Amino acid sequence: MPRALITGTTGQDGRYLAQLLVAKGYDVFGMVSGQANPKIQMVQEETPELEFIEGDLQDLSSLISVVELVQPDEVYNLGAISFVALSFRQPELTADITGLGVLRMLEAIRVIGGAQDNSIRFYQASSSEMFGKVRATPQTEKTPFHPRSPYGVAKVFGHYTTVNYREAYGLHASSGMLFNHESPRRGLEFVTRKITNGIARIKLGLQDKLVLGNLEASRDWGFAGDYVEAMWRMLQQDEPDDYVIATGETHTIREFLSLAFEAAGFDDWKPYVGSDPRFERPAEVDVLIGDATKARERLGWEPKVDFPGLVRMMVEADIVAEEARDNHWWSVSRARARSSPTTSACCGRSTSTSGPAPTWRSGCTRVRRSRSRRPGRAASASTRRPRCVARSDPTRPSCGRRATKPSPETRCRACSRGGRSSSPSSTVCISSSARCGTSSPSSGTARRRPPSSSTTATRATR
Ligand code: F7E
Repeated sequence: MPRALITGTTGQDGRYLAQLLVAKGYDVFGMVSGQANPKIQMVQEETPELEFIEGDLQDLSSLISVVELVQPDEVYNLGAISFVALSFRQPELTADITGLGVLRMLEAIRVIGGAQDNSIRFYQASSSEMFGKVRATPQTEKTPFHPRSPYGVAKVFGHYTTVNYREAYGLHASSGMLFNHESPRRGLEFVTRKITNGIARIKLGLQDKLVLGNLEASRDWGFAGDYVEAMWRMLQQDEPDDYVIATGETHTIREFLSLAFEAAGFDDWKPYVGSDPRFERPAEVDVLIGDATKARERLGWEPKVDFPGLVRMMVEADIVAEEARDNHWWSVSRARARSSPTTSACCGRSTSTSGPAPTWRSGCTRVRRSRSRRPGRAASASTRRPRCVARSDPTRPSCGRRATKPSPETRCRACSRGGRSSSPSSTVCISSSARCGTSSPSSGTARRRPPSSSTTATRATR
C-alpha cells in the first residue's frame, strides 16, 4: 500500500486530498501542528482512515521525525498561512511557514530519503498569487512572477526552492501553480465562502448585509475537489515538473455575487451588499486567468465543475448547513428549557415549557433576550442561558451574572452559593436553583445583595 503524508490536512484541500488518496488505496497520514486543532475531530469523522501525526512546518526536527516515522512514498505540502489578507498583518510568520516551511520539508525529505536516489515524491502547493501584477495573460508556467503580498512572495520562495531541490538533488519534486479553488469546505474568510455563507444567513433572516472590499477583482475560480486530482496526477508522472492548474475563465466578485444571490432566489444582490475599506488590501491582484494546457496535455487533467456549478454548489451547501445549525440551536434551547422548568434564571422564576417554543413566565422582568433573531422569534426568550438582570428591579437585587447552567444542581457562579443554606438567616441560593441574592422561598428570609460594579444588567445574554 503506498503511503502519503499531507501537511495542511485540516484545510480545504487537505480534506479533499485525504479522501481521494484513501479512495485510491493509500495509507494516509495527516500532519497537524499545535496542541488542540479544533478541526481534527471533524476531519477524523469525515475520513476515519486518516491517521494524524504531530509536526510543525516551523520546526525542522519535527519534520525529520515525521518523515522518518511515516516513511512516505509521497509528500503533499499544503500547509501554509493561506489567507492573503492575513499575510499583510503577519508577514514574518507567513514567510516562515508558507516560505521556509517548504525548505524545511524538503530538507527533511533529503535527510531521511537520502541525497541520491531519493524515492520520496514531493508536491508543493504553489499559487497563482505568484503572478500577482501579471506580466502576461493568460498566465502559463512560463509567465514571470510579480507577487503582490507577503503570501505571494513566500510562495515564490517555496516554488523556487522546490525547483532547486529537483535540480540539485534530483528529487521528484513538482509544483502545482493552482489558481483559486473553492468549495463548501472553503474557510469563511475567503471571499467566495464569505459570500455564499452570508447569502444563506441573509436568506434565513440571520444577517442583514454582506460587507466586502474590492468588488472589481477578477479570479479564475475552480472546484477544489477537481484540483486535488491534479496534485495526485503530478506525482504519478515519470518526471517531476511545474503545472498551472486553472479553468481558463475569469470572473469578477460582482459576477460571483450576482450568480450566488440568484442561486439563492434573490433578484438583485445590490441592496444586500455593503463595502468597507477594511477588506481591501495594501496591494491588490487585479485579474488572474490561467492557461492549463500543459496539465491537460501531460496529466490528462481538466476541471469538471464549471463556474455556475461551483457557485450553486456552495450556495446550496451553505443554505443547508445554516438551516441545520439554526434548527439544532433551537432544539437545544428547547430541550434545555424543558429539562429545567423552574431553574434556569438567576431570579429563580420559572419558565413555561408547555408550548413548543418556551417563553418566560409572564411577569418575569429579569431576563433579557440576547438578540432578536428573526421576525416571529424575537419574543421567545429562553433560547440562551439567561442573565439575571435584577439591577433593573430595585426590590430584588441580584448579582447580575449568568447562572452557570440551568440544571437542578446548578450553583450561581457569581455568588458561589448553592445547595441548602445552613442558617435560616443566611442567603438564598438554594438547591434546585441558580439564584443569587434573592430570597429562598422556603426560608422566607430575604437578604439583599447589592449589585456589584461588574453587573451587566442590560447586556444581552450570549
Ligand atoms: O480574495 C477580494 C480580494 O481572499 C479574492 C487563497 O486561496 O487564492 C486565494 O487567495 C479576491 C481578492 O482569495 C473581500 O481583495 C473583496 O482580490 O478569496 P480571497 P485570494 O486572495 O485570491 C490563491 C490562489 C491562494 O493561493 C490563496 O491562498 O476577493 N475581496 N472583498 C475580498 N476577499 C476577502 N477575503 N474578503 C472580502 O471581504
